[in-house]
Amino acid sequence: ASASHGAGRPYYLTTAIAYPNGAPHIGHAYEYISTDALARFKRLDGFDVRLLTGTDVHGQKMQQTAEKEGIPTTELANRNSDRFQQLQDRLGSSYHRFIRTSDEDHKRASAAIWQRMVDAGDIYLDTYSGWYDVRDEMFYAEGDTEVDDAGQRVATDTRHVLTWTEEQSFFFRLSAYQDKLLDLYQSHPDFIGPDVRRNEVVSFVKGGLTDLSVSRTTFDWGVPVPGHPDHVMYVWVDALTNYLTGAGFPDDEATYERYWPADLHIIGKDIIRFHCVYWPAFLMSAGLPLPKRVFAHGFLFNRGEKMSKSVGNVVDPDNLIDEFGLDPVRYFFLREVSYGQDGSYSAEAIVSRINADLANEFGNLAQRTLSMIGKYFDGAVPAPAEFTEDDRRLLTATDELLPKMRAHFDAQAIHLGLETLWTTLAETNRYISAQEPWKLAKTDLARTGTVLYVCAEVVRVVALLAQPVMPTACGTLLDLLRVDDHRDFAAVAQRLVPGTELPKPAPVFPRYEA
Ligand code: ME8
Repeated sequence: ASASHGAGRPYYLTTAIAYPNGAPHIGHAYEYISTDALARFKRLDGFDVRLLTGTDVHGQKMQQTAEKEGIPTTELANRNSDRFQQLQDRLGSSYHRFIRTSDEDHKRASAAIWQRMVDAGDIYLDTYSGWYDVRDEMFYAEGDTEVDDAGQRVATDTRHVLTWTEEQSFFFRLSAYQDKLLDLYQSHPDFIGPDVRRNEVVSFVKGGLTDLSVSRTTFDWGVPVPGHPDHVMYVWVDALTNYLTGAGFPDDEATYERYWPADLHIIGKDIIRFHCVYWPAFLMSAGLPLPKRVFAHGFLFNRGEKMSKSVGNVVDPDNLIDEFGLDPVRYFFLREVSYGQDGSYSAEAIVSRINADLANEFGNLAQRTLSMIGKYFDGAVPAPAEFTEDDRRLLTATDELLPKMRAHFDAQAIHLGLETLWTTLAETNRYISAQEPWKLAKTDLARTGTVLYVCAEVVRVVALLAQPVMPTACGTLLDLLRVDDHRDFAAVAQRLVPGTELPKPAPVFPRYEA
């Protein structure tokens, strides 16, 4: 095998950790599928990948939901965390750890970062009074709120009803980090992606930062503040720290040295401020290295409408997989939605991608190629004769796929990576229609073999490179091509060996019939 690109270097990426106050929905599934595809890409490209995911069990909302359901908060957290973990497993996620912020090592990590912020002189005791959004676990300045028609105080941006909160609280000196954060965004333009999010963050921070209330005393569901057991940490302090816990902080030095700082935090666009303002400020205060990049994906909408329990359009990811199959669902979301932008889904759109992209463009090409190899060459990879210019153009385009995919995936442009593959598949379908190997077979078997060899090469390379998105289907295609030993991206540079006996082909991407 040729040398691998990553050469075993570490690559640590994370998803957001969800609040387990209800069942997971498509938005969560989307985040897991996309992050897993990024992780698999890096792994196949030779990196030593760690993918962390899990649940964010603390906070006032969790305690309130449990009270409403009349069950202990731990029970709610455990029951729903299990559902999130089961979803990850069903999606085929290649996570190395499913963290729950109730884990003991996480409590130690949270206490350790807190103590470092205390030692830096950034934590002080005061009284908090102001508006709190329990649903988003977020404080609001008076100016960002208004009174709605029903006379309730709501957040101007989200319209969530706010609660007046007045209690003794520890504060984090966020105001001291304004310049340091602006320097960070300037000196590390890749710290936040996509660019539109970066601009939002920069203008938010330029608008001035106030100190942040980072502990609560009116409820006790959280990580206790070291030395002040009457305070629990503000849920976002402990939640963000999960990324450090997953890298062995503070006990496992070898792991920490190897994997921290994280290469990539994948999150949704609603929690950018926490990840791009608070999190780097906490880390700067604690004297710890900052993650290299935070990338925010967009929101998914059902037929363009916000998913909500009251509208009744919340789709259970399990049902989608039951209906369409895992790989097609993974492909659909990653191809249909421009990563970083909002997207919409519907059954019709999924069916159309399955039939047009998977069954026609990819499946037919593979099936035609393999069955003609069966029919005209007894199922053995034909030896190509001399390549024509058309053959060479296609083979060259195929050779260029890996570097192009790398560039797209490194920019988290997953949809563009897939588009690149499908452009080559479309070209190959035009090529096979123009070459007509089924007619050539009657007059020129050598030329038939060359054409089929070129097509099989395209199928092989696309199957290798689409593995991060459709691991199972691509694995089956690679079985059919007898790519047995090395299936990582180093294998792209190898060619099919003429004479290799191929198994009897079976369609890998069936059409969807309702
Ligand atoms: O925010 N489409 O948890 P969460 C796409 N616990 N993504 C969506 C979405 C949608 N419709 N709805 C939610 C939290 N998400 C915190 C995170 S991280 C240290 C703590 C995404 O359960 C959302 O943007 O509300 C977030 O990235 C993830 O799902 C979990 O959301």
